[in-house]
Amino acid sequence: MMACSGITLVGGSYYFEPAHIVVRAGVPVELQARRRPGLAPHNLVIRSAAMGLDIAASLTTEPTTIRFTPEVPGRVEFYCDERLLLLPSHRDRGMGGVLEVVE
Ligand SMILES: [Cu+2]
Repeated sequence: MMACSGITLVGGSYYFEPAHIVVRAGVPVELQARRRPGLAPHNLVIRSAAMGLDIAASLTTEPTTIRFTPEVPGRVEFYCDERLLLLPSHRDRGMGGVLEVVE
């Protein structure tokens, strides 16, 4: 049995660092997610019915711990869906990345 994967994810205007995360199917993931200081609110959405993932969390400058165990290999886009009034969403401005679950 492998230990859990610890990953730090930081959101800024308008990006995630890292923008590509690779984890293993069946191995618990502990994601420490936070945002850079600033006025813009950010969140994290990882949603894939096919992969059994439904994660949505507001980000603060303090790390939020998000735990999940991906069971289904594949790729899912993660993103921030914040938007201000009629402006493009943060996702549309490039605030996204790819979570890849490998065997
Ligand atoms: Cu955002």
